[in-house]
Amino acid sequence: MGEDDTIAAISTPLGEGGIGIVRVSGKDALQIADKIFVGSRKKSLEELPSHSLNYGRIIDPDSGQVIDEVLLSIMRAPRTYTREDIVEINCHGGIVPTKRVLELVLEKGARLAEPGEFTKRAFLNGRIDLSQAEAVMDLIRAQTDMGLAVAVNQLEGGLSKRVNSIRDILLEVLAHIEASIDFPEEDIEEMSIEEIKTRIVNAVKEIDKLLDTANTGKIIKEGLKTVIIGKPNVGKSSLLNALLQEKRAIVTDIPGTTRDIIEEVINIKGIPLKIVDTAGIRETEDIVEKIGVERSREFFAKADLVLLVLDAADELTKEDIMIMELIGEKKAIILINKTDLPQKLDEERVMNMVGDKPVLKISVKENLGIEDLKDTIAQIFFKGELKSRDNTMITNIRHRDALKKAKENLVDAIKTIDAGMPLDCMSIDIKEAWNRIGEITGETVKEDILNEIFRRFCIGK
Ligand SMILES: Nc1nc2c(ncn2[C@@H]2O[C@H](COP(=O)(O)OP(=O)(O)OP(=O)(O)O)[C@@H](O)[C@H]2O)c(=O)[nH]1
Ligand SMILES: [Mg+2]
Repeated sequence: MGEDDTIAAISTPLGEGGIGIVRVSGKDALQIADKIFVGSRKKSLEELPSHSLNYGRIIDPDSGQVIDEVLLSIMRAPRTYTREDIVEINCHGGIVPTKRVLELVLEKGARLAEPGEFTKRAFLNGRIDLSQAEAVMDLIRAQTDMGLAVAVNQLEGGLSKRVNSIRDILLEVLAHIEASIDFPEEDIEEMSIEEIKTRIVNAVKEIDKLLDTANTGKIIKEGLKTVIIGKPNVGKSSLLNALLQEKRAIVTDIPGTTRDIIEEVINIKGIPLKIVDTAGIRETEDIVEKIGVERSREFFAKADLVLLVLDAADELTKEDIMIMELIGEKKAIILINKTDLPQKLDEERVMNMVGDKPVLKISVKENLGIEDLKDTIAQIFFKGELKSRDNTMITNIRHRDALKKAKENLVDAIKTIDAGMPLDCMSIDIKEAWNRIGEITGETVKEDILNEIFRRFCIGK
């Protein structure tokens, strides 16, 4: 895998900032840095202590040109992010100085790191397992405090622990089965078939507990796709602005104001909402508006949650009815807006049409009912489960699929037991489940999957 070479990358975002960091990892890190760093103490880097921060300059040894004034940290293996020698050069933040320093480092023998390669090395060198490595990226991309808490838990091994305990159950069962097959004449402490079954059933229960968190986990990580929909002029854009607390979308009293999709992320009670304001749905001959209406329908189709806005000061129109019928089984909250105005809307009829979906009366103008709306969103999605202090959640489709497949194997094994078949018939299934679960922590994962995972990381991480 070429883990022998020394890699380097700019680890801070490209642009102007207080500092920009060039990170170098590998056995030649210090030697390479030594060629371009001139410290105030006249020592070579090799002589400086580990985990020290050193002031000096980066100088191009060929031209003698001073590139930047820097702080350089030395971290010797194994107590480092990658478990290799690491040098981090803190430059003055800016595109040119950091790039020049990186170029010099590459010139002097390092190779440009691939995305996620530092973290990949941390995994390959055994400092963290694969689920922890994946958590690093989740942590960086967390959109809410809750997303952060779940990622930190996973980084600290919360998920690994649960997964490993399931694997331990299976391993013990396997050991007994194999021993009794290989050495039937020896007196191996018997595990009765009932005992074996109980253990497998327990493993399935543990898997189910984890799988139960997958929906919530996905929302926490990816955000809840929410669409604001309704006929023109009911106050959709006003609602978006109220939730964002800024004048993001144009609001006018002309129906058909919003023509393009406006997408924003808002944090509502810890839930990241990927919220979309759409063009009001109606029959129209205007080409631009027509495209807008088409796009509204597309976003509607993909949404996890629909906020349907009605106008309290208007009679129900055929557009309103058509949109209400569109909702069908989707999760939706019906918002009767403009309740500050005299009511013309037939509320009873709305209630009858939408069945058990929540109906809230709001006035965006008077800022009434917005808090209720937030509470309702939180209730619909989390039904209190987020109040639990256990932050171990399945936020990753790869993990979810591995658990599902493992469960199928175990269910097959239980069937085999129930059918009274010999022990060795089910050891294949149990072994397979054990392997599947091992994919989560990377014990049994294939190299192409590894590459696929780390390819999604940012450069320099
Ligand atoms: N009285 C009153 N007026 C409101 C309220 N909410 C929005 N409006 C007004 O209704 C008009 C339309 O608001 P928008 O937010 O642009 O409506 P929209 O649904 O986005 O309209 P389109 O983009 O055309 O589909 C504006 O004049 C708003 O000021 C409310 O709660 N009460
Ligand atoms: Mg609008």
